[in-house]
Amino acid sequence: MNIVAARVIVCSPGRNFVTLKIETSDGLTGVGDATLNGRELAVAAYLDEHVVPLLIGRDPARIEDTWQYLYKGAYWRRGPVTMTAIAAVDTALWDIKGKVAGLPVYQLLGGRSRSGVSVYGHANGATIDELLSSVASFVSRGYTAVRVQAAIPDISEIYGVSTATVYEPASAALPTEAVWSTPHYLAHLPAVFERVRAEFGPTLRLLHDAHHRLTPIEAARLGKALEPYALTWLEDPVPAELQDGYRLIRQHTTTPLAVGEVFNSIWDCERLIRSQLIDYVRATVVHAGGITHLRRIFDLAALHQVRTGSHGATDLSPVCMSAALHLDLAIPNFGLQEYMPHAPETDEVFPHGYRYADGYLHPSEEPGLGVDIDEALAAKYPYRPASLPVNRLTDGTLHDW
Ligand code: GCO
Ligand code: MG
Repeated sequence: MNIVAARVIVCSPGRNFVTLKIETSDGLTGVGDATLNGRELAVAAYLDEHVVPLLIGRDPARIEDTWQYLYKGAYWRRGPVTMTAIAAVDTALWDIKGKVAGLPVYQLLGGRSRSGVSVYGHANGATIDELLSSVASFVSRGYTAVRVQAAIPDISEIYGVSTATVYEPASAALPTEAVWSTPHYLAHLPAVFERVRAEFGPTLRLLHDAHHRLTPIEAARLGKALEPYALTWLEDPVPAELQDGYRLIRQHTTTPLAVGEVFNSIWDCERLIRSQLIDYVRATVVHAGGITHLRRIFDLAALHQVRTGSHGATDLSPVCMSAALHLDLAIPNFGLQEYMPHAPETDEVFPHGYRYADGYLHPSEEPGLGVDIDEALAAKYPYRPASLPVNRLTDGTLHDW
């Protein structure tokens, strides 16, 4: 069996997605997500120009060899564009291997380690009362873990707080600009968690995403201030490339730390994991080199008592979510999976078999990943330029978003 075709499909059913579909001489197909939010066309061009020609004629069964060929063969290593492109190929090949075997991919990864994949939802609110009712609505739908993002007085727009039914920060063609103030944020957030904890009791798992905006000492102060509210994790407290920052934060607080949504290889987190500077690694299939490479990261993490908490925002397509769920089900050190439901038009373009029930996602039992792309429908949603926003401090200095 050979690969006879590979198509890169760019579409925008509610938001932009890039998808790779590989076809074999036996008439099987496999899909891989290649979406890199705000930089979609760079990955599409990388695949079209540099990867697809290498795939034609290859044996789709050779997943590891293809991964090594694309990684080592490029000479230039790592980087989000390259690793997202490799991830798309890798994911599509696992999908095909599952279809050949007649098994869901999690069976090829060693089988079930748990009965379902525990997920967290995103609660937010313009006021604390709105936030409390948002948390309550997740609890009423069976969620046992909720990420809490609060509006901050005197900051007009803030990451993670929105009234839209489907959260989408990359909405304008060119980046919008928001204003950020760390002092206002640090002064307000502990009181928010005090209210949430008091209202929902000690066992609801609470999380918070600082979205790379703090310095290590600011993050240490926040972690300490939040200790009474026993967070499951504080996410991305400092910019992800600043690894020594985690050591400093760790010296000051027992609030667990999670990082990794912008990581694209094991080399981004090898030190963080080996030194046990983090508690959860949040890399995911699409941005970290596919199932093959992410499994390697998660196995390293397992050796060091670091659990997983894969990124699962709406800019990762249902193809990535399907792949993530198969891996989540199989690995020994699974922690939590982020879950934000997609827009209805996204779900229609990507028919999938995973389902949510009582706080858990369950992957499809179909052979392969159990997800596809409806290409005719996708063609009705052409690409629209969309960028993520930027942040400036109150004096105009550019800051992490
Ligand atoms: C999260 C993330 C996202 C990112 C988005 C960028 O924890 O879900 O921080 O909301 O901002 O995926 O494309
Ligand atoms: Mg995040």
